[in-house]
Amino acid sequence: MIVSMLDSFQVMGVLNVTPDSFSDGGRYLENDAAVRHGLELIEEGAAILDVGGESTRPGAEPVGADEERRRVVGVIEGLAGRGGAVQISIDTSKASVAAAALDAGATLVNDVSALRGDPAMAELVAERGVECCLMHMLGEPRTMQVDPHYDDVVSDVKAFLEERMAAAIRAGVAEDRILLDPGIGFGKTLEHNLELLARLSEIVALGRPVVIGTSRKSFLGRLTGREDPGERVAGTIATNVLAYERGARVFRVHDVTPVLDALRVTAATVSARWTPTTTNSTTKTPTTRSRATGIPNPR
Ligand code: HH2
Repeated sequence: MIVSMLDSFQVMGVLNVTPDSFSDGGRYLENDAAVRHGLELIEEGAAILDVGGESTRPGAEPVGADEERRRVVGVIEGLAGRGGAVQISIDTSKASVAAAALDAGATLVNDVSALRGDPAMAELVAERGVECCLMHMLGEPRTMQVDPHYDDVVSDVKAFLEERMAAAIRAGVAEDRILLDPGIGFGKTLEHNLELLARLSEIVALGRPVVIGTSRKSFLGRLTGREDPGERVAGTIATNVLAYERGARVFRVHDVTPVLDALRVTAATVSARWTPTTTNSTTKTPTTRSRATGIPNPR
């Protein structure tokens, strides 16, 4: 379910059923291993699981629809209904893969092509009445990191997302089913990624929940000197905290526990309000404060 626009947020756990994803490729190719990892991510607190059967890392080779479908359907079937309120998202640009994933229990289509990759995708999302995430990408994964150029990266990405949202609505997708994502690392230099994060509130101003995906990405490695993607958790946390503060509300990450902790603290600080995460009979109900003034509200 789409998050409210105020101070709540959702962590989307990444579950790549691929041999070649940049940070977890090959680890969850077996159905059982993928389902086990999905259940771990739910246990850690992921509200959404983003299941993908094709890597979109720079230079990645495309995968055929049959193979992509084969990778994801069994995993989604294995997870659907086992995680309580958890929502399953299918990370694909192919309508036939999305359709099979929705049949298996997914309710969100995360399309990194923003409904441009397959002419049947918009109609599918509209017909099924499911949510969709429209992401910005310049070019396509095989070549997108070859010298990307923008007039002004934030204005260009914002105009693109506005246009794709209008196209989705024209195709029959309800506006309140749409999430937007600036596509960190998709046809962007290090400077482009930083500019998008710094001015994220301009994308948030489009009025739909913004998804942010910085998790373990190479620009964090360039900033910190960490070549192993698994060592980029601190950079991932820093960028997600900053993105929350600028208005993003869905955080797509591999490392659910540390990011969730960081965002809980950030959300409590930004709203000057705190809700206990575990019930404790000695815990007093916290005083709520006005968001604008920080002054305690009357009970
Ligand atoms: N990033 C990746 C894949 N899908 N979807 C959205 N909405 N936003 C993102 O930033 C995003 C995404 C790339 O990360 P990952 O899935 O870890 O790697 P790979 O594409 O190599 O499988």
